Amino acid sequence: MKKTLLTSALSFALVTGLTACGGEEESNGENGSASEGEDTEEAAENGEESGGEATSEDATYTIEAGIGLNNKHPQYKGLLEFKEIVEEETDGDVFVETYHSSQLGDDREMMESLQLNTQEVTIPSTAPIANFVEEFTVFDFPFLFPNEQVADQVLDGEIGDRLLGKLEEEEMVGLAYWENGFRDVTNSQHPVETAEDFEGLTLRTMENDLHLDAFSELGANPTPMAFGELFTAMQQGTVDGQENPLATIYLESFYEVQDYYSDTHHVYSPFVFLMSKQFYDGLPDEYQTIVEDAAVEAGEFQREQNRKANEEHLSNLEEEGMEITEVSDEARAEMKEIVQPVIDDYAEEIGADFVDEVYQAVEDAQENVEEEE
Ligand code: TK8
Repeated sequence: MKKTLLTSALSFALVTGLTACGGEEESNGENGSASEGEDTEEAAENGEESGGEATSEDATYTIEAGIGLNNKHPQYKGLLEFKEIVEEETDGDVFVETYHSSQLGDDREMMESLQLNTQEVTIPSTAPIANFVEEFTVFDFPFLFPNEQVADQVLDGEIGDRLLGKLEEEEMVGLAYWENGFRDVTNSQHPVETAEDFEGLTLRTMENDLHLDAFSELGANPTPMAFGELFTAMQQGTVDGQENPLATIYLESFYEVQDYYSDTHHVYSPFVFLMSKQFYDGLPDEYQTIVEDAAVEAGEFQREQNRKANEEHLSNLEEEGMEITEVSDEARAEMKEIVQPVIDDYAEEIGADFVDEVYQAVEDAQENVEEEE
């Protein structure tokens, strides 16, 4: 909580102070602006706000877009790509203000802001979304997706579309799936090589009952917590560890407070690009198409950025002194067997027939991917 409050206080001071002297480019939170001549995609790749021509004063519509991760993460680079496309395609008539590092709140709070139309865009993981539309739980079933290619096909196919459609009942519009990635475990106590090593570890989990129950089944002590509070909790020893994809572990500097990394790959986490339904419905049809296409195009860019850096993140973690443990397929199979009763319970809860369809879609996608190889 202290880190979040500090971040919010800092960004509030930055926005208030700079806006008072008309620094409109700083009104997007803590974005640096691209150096002269740096093109926008290059700026996006560097996680920097480009020195774009558009300003909120010229725009009819302003999108406040907030995420929990910092501006080094591919999720923020993707958001800058979205900003660039939308402002270009609408000649600045739609302006996008970007905020990172939980400046606008945590995932749940930002989704509630979308429901109230006090914020227009956020891009959370599916796990917290499951608290609004329970069928999204299925994407957090441990070991559901064998690889990114299968995940892309299922998420971008009929099953993914069907779930996005359910968000409208919650006053949100789902425009695209982006990539958080395969989640791995870090902790400060000892290497995690097999299921037994979870015994007694206090692990922060996302605010999602399936994650809580699965890690309890593995013998850990799961603690649900908003992402913005996680670093401080690890720093103070409130939790021994956490689980997130490599990009987050490295780019959020978890190596400063964690000693052991294990590539459990226990869940593939999608992000969902969410927009306030009230705001979306108020856009002219032409602009609705532009934001839809921009979310998909920026998502393809973000997935590619996320994947291409994973090997580098892993070697960086080792260089920063983390002990790297490779988890065997046998150990993963044992973990899956242990949590299977939890998966079965949630399958019943969200609809066994629907879950069967998802597993069938995974199987079909796997065959497609193998044929394409
Ligand atoms: C960032 C979170 C993060 C997620 C988590 O806002 O909470 O651990 O993996 O990416 O959404």
